[in-house]
Amino acid sequence: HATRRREDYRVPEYLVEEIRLTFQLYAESTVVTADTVYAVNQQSTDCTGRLQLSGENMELVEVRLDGRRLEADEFEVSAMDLILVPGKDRFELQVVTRIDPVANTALEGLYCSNGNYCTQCEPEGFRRITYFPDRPDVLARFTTRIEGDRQTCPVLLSNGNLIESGELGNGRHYAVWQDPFPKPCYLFALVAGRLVAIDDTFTTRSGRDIALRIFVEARNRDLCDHAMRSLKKAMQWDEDVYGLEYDLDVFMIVAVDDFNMGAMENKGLNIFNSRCVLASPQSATDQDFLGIEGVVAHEYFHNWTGNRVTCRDWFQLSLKEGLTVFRDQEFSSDMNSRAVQRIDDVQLIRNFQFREDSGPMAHPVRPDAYVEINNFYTVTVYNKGAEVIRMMHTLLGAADFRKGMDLYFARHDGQAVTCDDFVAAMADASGVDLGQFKRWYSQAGTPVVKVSGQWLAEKRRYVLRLRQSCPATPGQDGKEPFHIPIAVGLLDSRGRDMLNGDRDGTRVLELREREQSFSFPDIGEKPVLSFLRGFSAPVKVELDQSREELAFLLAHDTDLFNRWYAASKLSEIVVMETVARLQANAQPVLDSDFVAAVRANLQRPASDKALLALALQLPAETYLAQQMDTVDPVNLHRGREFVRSQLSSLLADEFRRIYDDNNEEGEYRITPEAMGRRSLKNVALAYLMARVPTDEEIYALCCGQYAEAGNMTDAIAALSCVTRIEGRRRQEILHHFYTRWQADPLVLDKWFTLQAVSPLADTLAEVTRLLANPSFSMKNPNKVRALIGAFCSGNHYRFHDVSGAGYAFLTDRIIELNATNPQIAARMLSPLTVWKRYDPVRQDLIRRQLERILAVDNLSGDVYEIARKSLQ
Ligand code: HT7
Ligand code: ZN
Repeated sequence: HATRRREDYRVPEYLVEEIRLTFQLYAESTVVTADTVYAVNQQSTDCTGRLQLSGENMELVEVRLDGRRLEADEFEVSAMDLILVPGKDRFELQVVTRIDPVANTALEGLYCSNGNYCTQCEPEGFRRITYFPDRPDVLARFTTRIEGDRQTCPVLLSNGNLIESGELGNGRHYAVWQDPFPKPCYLFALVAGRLVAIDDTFTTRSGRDIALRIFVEARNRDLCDHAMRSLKKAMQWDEDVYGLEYDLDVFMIVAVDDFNMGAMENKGLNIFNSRCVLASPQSATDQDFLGIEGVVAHEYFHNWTGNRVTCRDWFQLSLKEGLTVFRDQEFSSDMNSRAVQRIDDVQLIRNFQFREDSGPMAHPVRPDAYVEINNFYTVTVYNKGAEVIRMMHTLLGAADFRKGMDLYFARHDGQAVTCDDFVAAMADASGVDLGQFKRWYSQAGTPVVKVSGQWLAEKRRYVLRLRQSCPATPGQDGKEPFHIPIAVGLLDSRGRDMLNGDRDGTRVLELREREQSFSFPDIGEKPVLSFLRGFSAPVKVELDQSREELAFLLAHDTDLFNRWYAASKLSEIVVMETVARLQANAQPVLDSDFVAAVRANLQRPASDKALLALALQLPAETYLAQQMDTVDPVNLHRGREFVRSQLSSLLADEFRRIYDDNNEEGEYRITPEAMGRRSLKNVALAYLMARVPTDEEIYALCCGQYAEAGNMTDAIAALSCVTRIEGRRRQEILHHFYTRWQADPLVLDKWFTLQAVSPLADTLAEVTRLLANPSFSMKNPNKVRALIGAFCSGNHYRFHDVSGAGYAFLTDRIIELNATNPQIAARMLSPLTVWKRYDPVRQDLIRRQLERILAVDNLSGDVYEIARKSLQ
């Protein structure tokens, strides 16, 4: 398991002018012929004369150099590569390989899903198709000929434009696709199978008509409207906001059931996990609809940020992913509620990225080393990477940021570049010095900002003192100070903004030193500080704010994000106080001021219902766990449940009124208002159902909502409440749901998840039983995530049972998956990586499981890297 390092980057010795691929598709024995024109790279200084091509998991049939078949002693072939010395500066190499798509359970390279062929080549899947320089800085023009059986594969697709098709005899036919844009091989795609197309068109602002085609299995043909609408909105948005037009004549999306991640941006032929395409009001929740819109846009936006300008090497992954996540977040904010979108994005950072940044897998946004690049498709590279782009947007302002993007495309269209190139374009276009700012790319860990504010009455001045630090992370002990944009507001006693900043009442401070003070003149009364508005930087804040101040901010802050933050901070304080009392064997009591603040929040006319719903939710156990010196899963769960059930009884009337006021469901709509109303209603229902013991009338109300729901959002919300309560009716309703949706794998994923996240005592036994359910399959990543992932990452309380049964269960599954799908196996490891945060008993139990994993024969690099680093 070798480590690759960023500093070892060398330009490729050979470049590829063009590649012509021919696929003779047969389920267990597909033959791939690759005719590739190579030429020496004039920029290379490493003149070894050796051509080294990556290749894995396939049979090499033959190699020809300029038409001459090479003898076995004219090349070296190993389990990883093919090496030869061509002896010429320009030559054509023919490589013939044989692969088995049916046996490919890793879902990298060419594989079969439900009898259809598809590919996944990012980051290093192309080397499972043919021997090739599988690195993103080798760009080539691709022509792809596909030959397949007409019956089973009526549809034959690849990147670019269809230039030829026809019959071959023997029931076989062919299609030839040509992509005019040079691309790295990770963007290559092939799809073949029995699919139907949903067609539409988009006219670009320069008047070109683009054919839009979504391919799905026939049973799913009515589930594509939302994805198609989302695609057209994304195309329009990229033209409006960035002036970016689509560049081919056809844009295709294909939905497949077996897929390791959400979707893939292959040039002109995006391949999607069906979960990120298919939706109807009956079968998908509001969150699913929003998710689809976001992912469709994300993949589309990659056409410019990723495909037209790509990464020089995989250490630069955030160049395309951080930027494209930022773009999709902004798109979703423009399409829906900006404040809700921001809260969702920040919750992801706080719940998962902060945890990654404080654990053994912590790495910079631009990593320095890896064993397996698949392990670096992380919340740090994607989501912290997006925060880094957002901070540049804040520092430059929207207009200069756009100039920076224009310059980036003007300089680098058609190139493979680095994160430094991106920052240079931003700095050059705006004149802003981003030298220190670049530390966000190189230093891992979450900075901590300590805040103290003082109002000097006699000087009518407010002084803010900030101190920054960043904890050590693996391989990085000392950290240099970051350049941090900190958006602040000061509120007067009536809740009005006192600063006249560039954005209404908000001023952006630039913290560059370890310690720095900022002074605000003309502050005539003691203000309430609204700090880090909009979460202007991915940092942890240490600021002593009283409960009164937080309640004030919750009621008055003009920054909607910070209103939510105040609510979440207030609940965090109250839950953690309850946990501490439980740990001390003291009787928990709920702070009456907190109850009053929540009551006031419920009684205020809600201008944005989705925001109110978010403010009512208590922080997740996984987030709260990070706030404890030693995580205590049992008392954490009990403390949080205590607060929930107390709020339920003390505010029962308010929750009931909110439920009734928002229960009018006319025609189902997915507007932000309608989604906000449903989420508020369902938060109220969850509180009503949290009462101990359960109120029979409320239970009936909840079952009624399930039975009558005309949409999946309401059905799942009710079902989720019911699955938390033991009893016969729980079994009946779960059985009803299963029977109703047995034929729909995506809906069944929800059914598996609901059972996996239940806090009931026999959840692990139930999850274990569900592994044998005929609808479950270890070969399908969605199922693995829905059941095993949901239990181990989404059920903190039961997974961390002190018996260690949860740890043993997960380890068994990881060992099983290691042999079939190492990428998914490695992803499943994450709840075990943070073992040092738990008590000695649990630490010992988890450590032993990690050691068990490391002792497995044929351990994949994916699993090895994470288990090894966790134990260091
Ligand atoms: N660029 C893609 C990343 C990716 C991926 C997608 C599907 C399956 C395996 C994969 N490995 C890496 C997805 C994206 O960020 O848009
Ligand atoms: Zn992406």
